[in-house]
Amino acid sequence: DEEVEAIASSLPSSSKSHADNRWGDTSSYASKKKVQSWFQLPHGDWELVKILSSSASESVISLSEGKVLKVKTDSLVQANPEILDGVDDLMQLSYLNEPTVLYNLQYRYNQNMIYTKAGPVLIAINPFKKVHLYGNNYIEAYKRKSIESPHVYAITDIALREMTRDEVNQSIIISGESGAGKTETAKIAMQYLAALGGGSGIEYEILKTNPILEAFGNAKTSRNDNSSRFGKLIEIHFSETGKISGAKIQTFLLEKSRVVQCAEGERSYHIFYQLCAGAPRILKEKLNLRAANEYKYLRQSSCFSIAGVDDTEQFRVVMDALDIVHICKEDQESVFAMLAAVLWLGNTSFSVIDNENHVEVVEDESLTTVAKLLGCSTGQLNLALSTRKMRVGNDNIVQKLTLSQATDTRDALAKSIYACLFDWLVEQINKSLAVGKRRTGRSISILDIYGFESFDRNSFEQFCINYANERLQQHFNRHLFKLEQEEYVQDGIDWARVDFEDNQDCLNLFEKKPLGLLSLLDEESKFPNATDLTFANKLKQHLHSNSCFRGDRGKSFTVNHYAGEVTYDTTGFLEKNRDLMHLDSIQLLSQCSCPLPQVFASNMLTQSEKSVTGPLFKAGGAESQKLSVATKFKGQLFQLMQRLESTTPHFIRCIKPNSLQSPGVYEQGLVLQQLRCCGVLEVVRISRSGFPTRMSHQKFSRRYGFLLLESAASQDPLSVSVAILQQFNVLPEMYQVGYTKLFFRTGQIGVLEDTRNRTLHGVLCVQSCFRGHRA
Ligand code: AOV
Ligand code: MG
Repeated sequence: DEEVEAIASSLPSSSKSHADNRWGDTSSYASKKKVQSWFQLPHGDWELVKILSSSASESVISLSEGKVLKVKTDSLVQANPEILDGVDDLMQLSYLNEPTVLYNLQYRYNQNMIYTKAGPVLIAINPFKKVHLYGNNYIEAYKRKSIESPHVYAITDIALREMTRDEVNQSIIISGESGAGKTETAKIAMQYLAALGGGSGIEYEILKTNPILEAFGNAKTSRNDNSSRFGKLIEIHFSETGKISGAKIQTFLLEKSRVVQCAEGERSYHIFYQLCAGAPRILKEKLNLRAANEYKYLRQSSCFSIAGVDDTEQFRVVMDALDIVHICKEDQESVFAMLAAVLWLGNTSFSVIDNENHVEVVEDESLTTVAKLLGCSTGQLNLALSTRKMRVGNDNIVQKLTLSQATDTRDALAKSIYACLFDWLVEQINKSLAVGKRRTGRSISILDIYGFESFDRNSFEQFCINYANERLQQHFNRHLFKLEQEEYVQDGIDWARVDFEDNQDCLNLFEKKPLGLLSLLDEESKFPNATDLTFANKLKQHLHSNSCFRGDRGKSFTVNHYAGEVTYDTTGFLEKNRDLMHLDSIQLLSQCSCPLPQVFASNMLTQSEKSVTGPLFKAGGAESQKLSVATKFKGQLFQLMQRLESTTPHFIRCIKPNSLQSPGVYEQGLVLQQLRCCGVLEVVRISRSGFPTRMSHQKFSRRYGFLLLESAASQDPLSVSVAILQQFNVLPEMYQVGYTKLFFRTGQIGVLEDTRNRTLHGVLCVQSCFRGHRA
């Protein structure tokens, strides 16, 4: 009876050697006679095959189309019995190996079961279509626990319960490649929290921040039609009664280069197209708005629309949302004026006025419109875009800019206005969602950052995005592998280590001082004469021996990330890292009569003044100094990690089943690569062979001691604990006694907890009956 045999062998197998196959349990395979098995076809996919005969070295198999092959026996990988097809949790698989996991996920995916547990981690495979798993009925069912299948709702429910039970802040950390479904997953989690913690109305405001932030911070890329170009942590606060009391949003490094340039087939931020398409007539006239294809910034990628998306309709959604988060009509209009100013700024052009390539701004509709929208004169704007004030000795002189300097100045102004606008919006939203004085400090944070990216050409933005993902992966590893295993070792538990892919080396490559990517970038950014080429050469000179680094020809270098190799082109790295705004531009904004430019100018100045640590960069006029982008980002990420460390984490791994953004297509190779790089199988292996439930001797004896038939009042906690375990016949392989704690396998504590509840309930019943009787 082979099925029985297979299930019996599903007991923990942590001590087996996996030397030959990273995840496979192929040892002593040939000795067992099995009917079905996995065989890898030449193009890489795995197929379930029948074994017709088998010896230690060779087996004869038949493929699905009836073809019979003779293959090496050790090239076959064990398949699970059919009754295990599509299990909820990969922990339940008898044989844990790449093909069985791939098959199990695919089996579920084909039936629209996009969620699967991998031990403590929730795996979510992007369906790329509407699946009927959400809404009030489902929320209600998960709340009542009448559905048990894995779901974002279920993991969010656990976070809520643990927040209340343990009085510890929680975090839901969502990761995965670009387009894998993180942002959608974050919204689904928020939906559940809003439903369970709603009541005050603020939950509705919180949900409405999503369309706003997506309009201003998401764009179509070649990987994802709605790609987040910023990182986001939303902290949702709860009152003592479990109701949402407010929220706070923190954003990370918006990709601002997209405002002035984007690749063929991609788009700039959604809001630009929405505004051009959806602005009411009066607003259009006021802002002198044109169609999107009349703006140079939007025209360069020759992509204006997204299949299935109606920008006009989306604009209405955003306007409604702005109302709901209490951004007044006047402010809304200022926001739209800034967007129009950015677009018209892109249309301004320069004419060369001498043979040294010096320029002045062409006095056309673009210039007058920008001046009007910002609230300055065309003369002021012209000067700010085409000249630079300098101090030479004691004299102030005015220097004319060349064509390329003027273009850079213009683009820098456009980018800054947009980035400041984004920050300002987040600030306004935070004011509206602010947790009053009665904050309890209990919160659930949801983290949704931009996913790992690897394009044909990767620049500074991908460098930062992938660095952030590297940090996040470290957090994942720390919690699921390092801390877990360290705890066993510390408490003297008999334990077979599970190896995992540590990404510490890659993080070191980024962060080491003084010879890491970030330090070297900052150092080179400080040299006035440095170029992207000298930067690339510097990296090659200092990092060539690092195993995660490879110097390439010319200006490129390659980093071996946890999620794969990425080749970066250093073009623009130094400029983007310095991110300087000319003082002339800041001054221009501060002199504008419109309110927002003034706010932006003062924010830019305080930002420059505030930066006292880290490498400082001088602006052209030598007065404004600020932190480099990379250093600031690194600081933000450190802070983020510290904040997350003080919470109980819940991990969701989003998986992209195909690169076409199409429903129903499951590319094994692509899925496998994602499962590999985040160590899903290692997580399952640890959880399965580990002891996930743990309790100190004291707590255990206090909690269950009263269930003992023989009084144990005078005994120490350890002896009481052991007595309880014996009385309840807990099998020796199901627990371990550590120096300070007891460790249990999954589900073991449940039996004790049930008995405890029943007993307590019985006692309470008896007591109240007794009291009732006496009264
Ligand atoms: P991402 O956040 O992980 O990418 P998204 O959450 O934007 O990815 O998902 C990409 C697209 O996949 C969405 O626009 C939906 O069309 C679809 N999708 C994802 N999850 C679901 C779901 N549960 N149900 C239906 N469709 C879904 V990036 O932000 O690029 O890293 O930077
Ligand atoms: Mg996203």
